[in-house]
Amino acid sequence: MAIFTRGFGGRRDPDAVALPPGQHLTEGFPVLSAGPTQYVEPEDWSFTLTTETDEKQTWSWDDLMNLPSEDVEVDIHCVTRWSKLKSRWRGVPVDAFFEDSESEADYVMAHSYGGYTTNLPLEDLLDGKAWVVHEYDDGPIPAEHGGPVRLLVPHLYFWKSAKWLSGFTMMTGDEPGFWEGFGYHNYGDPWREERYAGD
Ligand SMILES: Nc1nc2c(c(=O)[nH]1)N[C@H]1C(S)=C(S)[C@@H](COP(=O)(O)O)O[C@H]1N2
Ligand SMILES: [Mo]
Repeated sequence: MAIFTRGFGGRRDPDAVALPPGQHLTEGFPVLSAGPTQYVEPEDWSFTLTTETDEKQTWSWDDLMNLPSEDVEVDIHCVTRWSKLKSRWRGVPVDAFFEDSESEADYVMAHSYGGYTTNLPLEDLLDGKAWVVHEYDDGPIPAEHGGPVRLLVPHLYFWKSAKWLSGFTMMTGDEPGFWEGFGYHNYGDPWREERYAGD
C-alpha cells in the first residue's frame, strides 16, 4: 500500500515528527494579538521586576543591551495549531534578571505594554529555558511581533511568550493571566496538548 509514499498528504514527512500533536507547519510568521499593536521606542522601553514584597528593579533598553545576550534558534507552537521551526532570536536569558532578586515566590505574571498578561511558574523561566529577546532574524523585532522586547518561552504554547514585555510580578500563589482567564490551559505544554482548561 502507499503508506511509505512521500507526497500528497505528507503523513510521512520527516518534519512531521518534530511537531507536537495537532500542530501543522507554517513557513510564514502569523501575527496574533488580542488587542492593538503596541509601538514602544527602545528609549521609552523599560522592564520592571516587582517582588511579592513590592521591591522593584528596573532595566532600561541600555541596561538590557549591557547584559550578555545569546542567539537562540527554537521551534514555536501556537495554540491555534501553527508551528514554526527554527525561529531565530537574540536575547538575554531570564536568569539574569533574578540574580539580585530576593524573591522567594514560585510564580510569575508577565506583563506587557497594552495590558496583556500571562502566568508562568518561575522554574519555567530559569535555567536557560526562556529569554527576554530584542532581535528576530538578525534585526529589531517588528512591532507586530512584540518589539522592541518580548518574552520567549519556546517550550510552552506561544501565548506564554508575551509581546511588548514590560515586567514580571512575582506571586506566592498562581493566578491566571489574560488567556488563562478565558479558558486557555494554565500551563500550556504543547507536547501534552494542553490547549484549554481541562486538557
Ligand atoms: N502582549 C501580547 N503578547 C502576546 C499576545 C497578545 O495578544 N499580546 N498574543 C499571544 C499569542 S496567543 C501568540 S500565539 C503569540 C503570537 O506572537 P506573534 O504575533 O509574534 O506570532 O503572542 C502571544 N503574546
Ligand atoms: Mo496564540
